[in-house]
Amino acid sequence: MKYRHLAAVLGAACGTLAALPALAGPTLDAVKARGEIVCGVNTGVAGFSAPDSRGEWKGIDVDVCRAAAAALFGDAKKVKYVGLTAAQRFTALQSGEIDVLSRNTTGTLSRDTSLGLNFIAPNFYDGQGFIVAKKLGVKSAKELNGATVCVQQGTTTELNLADYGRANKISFKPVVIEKVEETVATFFSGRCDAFTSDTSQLAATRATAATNADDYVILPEVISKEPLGPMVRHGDDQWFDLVKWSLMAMLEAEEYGITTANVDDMLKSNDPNVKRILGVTEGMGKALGVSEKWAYNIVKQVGNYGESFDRNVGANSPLKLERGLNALWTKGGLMYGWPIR
Ligand SMILES: N[C@@H](CCC(=O)N[C@@H](CS)C(=O)NCC(=O)O)C(=O)O
Repeated sequence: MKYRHLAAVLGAACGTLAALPALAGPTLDAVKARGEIVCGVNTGVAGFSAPDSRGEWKGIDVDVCRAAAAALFGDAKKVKYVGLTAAQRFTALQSGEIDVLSRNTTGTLSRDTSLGLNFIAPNFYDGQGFIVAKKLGVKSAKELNGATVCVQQGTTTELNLADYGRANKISFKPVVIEKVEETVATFFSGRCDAFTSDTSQLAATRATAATNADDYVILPEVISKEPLGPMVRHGDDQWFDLVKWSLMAMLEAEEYGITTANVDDMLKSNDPNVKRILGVTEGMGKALGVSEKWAYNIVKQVGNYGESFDRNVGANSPLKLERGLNALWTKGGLMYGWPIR
């Protein structure tokens, strides 16, 4: 009965290198011939992917595609972005409409197998949470029995909500919506008592869509693991490698202290790792089938992982998310670049 009140008071707005040269694969060839990458992104979650006031796509997911373009073409701008809803995204990748999906997508067993897709590596570790209006006085997700909960269609979010309810004997009334704008508007209009999503997206929604961010609170429970990252099609290994190692280069650059500002000075470094990453010692570019300057171009044009994080979702962004799980492994987080050697 508490929730009749809740609905009423909810306010507005949600060692050795093999000598073999890299072989071309179907997507890598097609992308090279086209001269740009077609990158499937979220239609608009601030910090992850959203067009800015000049129509330029910005975000940590956008940077994955920019990095791949910098590696392949020496130009991070050679990307065409296609905004996709959660429900559209996998078909767009399966059908070949896009080359890579970089859209706050959780890697799960079924997506990585029966959908015919390959999850590359996480570029953001997340977990699902709930947001409610502060004036409801709700302090925990456990108090949401009987609550209406806005949730996006075709997401892990929908499944986790059902699992969490069943495991904790909480009966939620899900309000399932396809488009993010509608989901957010429905929540802020007061039709849902709570909105559930990946916590980072709740933070983005609160920072950018709420009339007054302080009127909303993200509850403490994190009910799932959401390793978010890019995906490509099965059977497309060379393309998979390019996107994967572009992301690894951003992580390795952070670990070795290579930034957009110092990358030119770093060309003179004596550290063998830095020399290999930046192509001063040759071989890595050849193995990937791109220029030896591939990682130099990524860092110069996109930045290292930490720079991308800070600019898009961290300290230098409206979201101000902590690094948390997304700190480097050397700083207590899970981000662990593989060796470039
Ligand atoms: N990480 C989850 C959820 C991803 C997701 O789509 N979340 C919604 C909730 S805000 C979203 O981003 N919607 C934006 C849209 O559909 O444009 C998944 O891969 O299923």
